[in-house]
Amino acid sequence: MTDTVEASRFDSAAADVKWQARWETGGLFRADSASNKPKTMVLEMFPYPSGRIHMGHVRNYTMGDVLARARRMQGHAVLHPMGWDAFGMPAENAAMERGVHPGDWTRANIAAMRAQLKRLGLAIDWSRELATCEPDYYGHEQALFLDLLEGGLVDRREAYVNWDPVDNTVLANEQVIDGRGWRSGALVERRKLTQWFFRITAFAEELAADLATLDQWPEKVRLMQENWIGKSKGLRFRFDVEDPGSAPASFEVFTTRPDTLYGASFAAVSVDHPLAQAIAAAQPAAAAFIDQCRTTGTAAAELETAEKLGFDTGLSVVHPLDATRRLPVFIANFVLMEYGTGAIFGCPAHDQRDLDFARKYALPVPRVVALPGDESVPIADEAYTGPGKLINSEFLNGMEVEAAKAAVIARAESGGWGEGTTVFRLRDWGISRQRYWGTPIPIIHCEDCGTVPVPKADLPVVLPEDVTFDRPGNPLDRHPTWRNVDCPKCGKPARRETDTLDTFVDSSWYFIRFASQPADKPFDKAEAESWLPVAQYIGGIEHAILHLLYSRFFTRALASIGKIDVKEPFRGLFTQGMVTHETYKGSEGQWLEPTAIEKRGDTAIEVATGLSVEIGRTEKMSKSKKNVVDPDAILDRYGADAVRWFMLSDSPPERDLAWSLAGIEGAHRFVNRLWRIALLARDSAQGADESLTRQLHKTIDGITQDLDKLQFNKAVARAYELANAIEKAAPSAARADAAKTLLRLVAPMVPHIAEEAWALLGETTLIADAPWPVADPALLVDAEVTYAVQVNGKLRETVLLAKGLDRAETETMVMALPKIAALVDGATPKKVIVVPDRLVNIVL
Ligand code: ANZ
Ligand code: ZN
Repeated sequence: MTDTVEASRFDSAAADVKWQARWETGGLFRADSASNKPKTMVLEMFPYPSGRIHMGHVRNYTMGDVLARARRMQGHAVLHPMGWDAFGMPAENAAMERGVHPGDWTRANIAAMRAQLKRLGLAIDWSRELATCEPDYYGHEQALFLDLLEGGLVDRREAYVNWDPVDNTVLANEQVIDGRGWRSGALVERRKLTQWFFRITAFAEELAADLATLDQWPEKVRLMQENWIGKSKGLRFRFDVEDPGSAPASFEVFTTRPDTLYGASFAAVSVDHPLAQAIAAAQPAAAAFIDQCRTTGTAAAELETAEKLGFDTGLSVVHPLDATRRLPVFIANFVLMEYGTGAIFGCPAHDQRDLDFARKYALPVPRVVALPGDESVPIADEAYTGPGKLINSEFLNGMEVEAAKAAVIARAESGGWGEGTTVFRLRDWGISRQRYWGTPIPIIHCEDCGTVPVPKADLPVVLPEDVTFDRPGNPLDRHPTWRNVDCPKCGKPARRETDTLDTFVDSSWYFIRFASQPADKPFDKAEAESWLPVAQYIGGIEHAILHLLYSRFFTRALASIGKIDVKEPFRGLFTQGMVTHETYKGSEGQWLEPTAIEKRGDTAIEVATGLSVEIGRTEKMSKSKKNVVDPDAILDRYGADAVRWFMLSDSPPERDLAWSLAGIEGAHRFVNRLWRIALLARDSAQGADESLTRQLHKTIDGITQDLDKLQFNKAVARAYELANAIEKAAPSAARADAAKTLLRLVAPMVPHIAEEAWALLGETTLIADAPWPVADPALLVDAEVTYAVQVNGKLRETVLLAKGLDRAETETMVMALPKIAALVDGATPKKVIVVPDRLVNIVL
């Protein structure tokens, strides 16, 4: 027996190719929409076709794959698809830099990355593969745009936008990070443009409230979304302007702190506010101030930290609670036109921005909220935003903050100068992009008819292929013919919309198209509903706000117009950690690739020069730091199973995983060890091994639960333990069974070796089709339990006894214990209390 075992080795290169072909020809992973098994859709965020697969992808797709394969074995019909988020700027940049057409660049990248992914042996239904840059995808997106337009969920209006001067396009608020474009990193400017919008704000309330139903989402993602939507309650009220002249006679402000109204020391409006415009028309200094503000960043986050600047308009407003008081009116750079009413009252004592502003312009800082004892403590550099009682506030004095808020709102409502309201931070989603490589917005502009939807029969509106990238700007604008089209309504010459859709629209419904992809419409309602919501969605935390919020909105918007009966698209969400690697610096401070160095214990040298290398921090793999490990090279060397196993084994999946040579080699060794263990299943020895059988069933139970919770590293640890036990056990039928069952348990994680060994053991069907092992509950409970033995209520001894003994047996065993026998000393106990499986108390 042993000679065969030692002689055969697992050849991963051959096995990977062989089994991948077998799964494909068998159509194993085709998702059957007609199946009446329970349906499970497992989805990983689809990749952008940048050119190469990186280790982050490998980790992400391996996790989803394990779940998809396990669910299949557990008797589910599984949909595990793959596609390409294929529109976007990098393709246009490649076109500008290298003269290659965005379509050619993208499709070549897709081909390369598909081949790389296939090497991992993923259980994917490739028949449903889609790329968002193809008309058979984006044409359906255009149809959905028209549906939403008809449903009143699309608007076209002039708006201030975030303009990225490098990418030459508009960005949504979500795409501006610390005042810079999320992709280009350029400082964003403000511009006023006519734009298309999705009315995401119509769902603000629901999108916030239903976060509570997403109990299989990470808490932190729900919190990020909640903050982004930013629901706040407050008071909207009117300020009357004294002697307004040509300026408006009144304006409204919004506050979340109506309680602090007696602490107001100024009012301020946004540079875009009508009052600011009126003042600017009369005062050149105001106009100059406004221009100056426009050239600095616009993003809220930036204004938060930027210096607070104001222009004193010379006007004043009447205090609504005290007609004898006046407040000066400023135009201020930190007041946003898009939030609330675009105007505020400033209460420097209790708001940091207002305090910074007040110090700069020497305005009073009256305190109106204090904790006991602090009433006369002046405000220094820090505004007080905590709880307390109202002071210096007339009828509010002595009230707590919340009570005072309610009292001011009531006073405003009864006086007719204001009312309590709710506002959201969330803005409508601007979806127009002045770019070529995106979904054309299916609209025609006619001089007579205005904006006319392209008739559905004329979809898709296909991007022209012959475009030039020699100049900045949108190539669709300068295309000689594409724009020219007859108006579908009146037949007169008209022009196509040349803006394309934000690529985040493409990723807002791809999961629906995966679930159902008829040729003649975006999806079939019943079929899509049979797979959705996605049971488990897996991807990076960087999409916590943008993509996930847009997808939630889009699904809900479709639901609201009766297209689909699903509101929340992702039932389970998992955000995986990054793959990291040590960084290396050569003698001249240049970054070195891992393959360029050789480690010697804790130090390292550069192979080419022999010079010593500085080992730097372990960081996310990135091209700029050269700490990247190429999946192809690793696959060549170790095979798919070793890579998959390593990706799952070293860290909890939500944490970062540090790539190391030792790690991948350890995984490789385990794969080979598994091969030898699997061969033990051919052992013909008879007999039982109760302890091994018990461990096997505990492992089945444990791994089943670990996979349910995506705790892959725990599943791996259990597999190791069982492998150890099998190797230690003597030959028996139980050992053979444990070895063979272990194969099924690890098959989702290391599918190639599992198939190879399964076949070698004489199985004629695929292990991928084998049923998932089921633990025998009787074998999960421990056979023995620990009893506490008391004499007169005092703990004297503990003892391990068989579970489920009857009272008499238990009593006999306990009385026979030497320590207890000595204490009882031949006396007849008054009473013996037995609590089965737990305790015996002997009363003397
Ligand atoms: C007076 C006040 C006193 C305020 C105080 C705060 C503290 P959140 O909670 O984020 O919704 N605000 C209102 N509209 C604004 C705008 N367009 N641009 C900039 N700031 C604006 O913030 C609401 C608070 O932000 C409002 O409450 C207002 O300042 C300011 F002790 O009003 B508060
Ligand atoms: Zn017309």
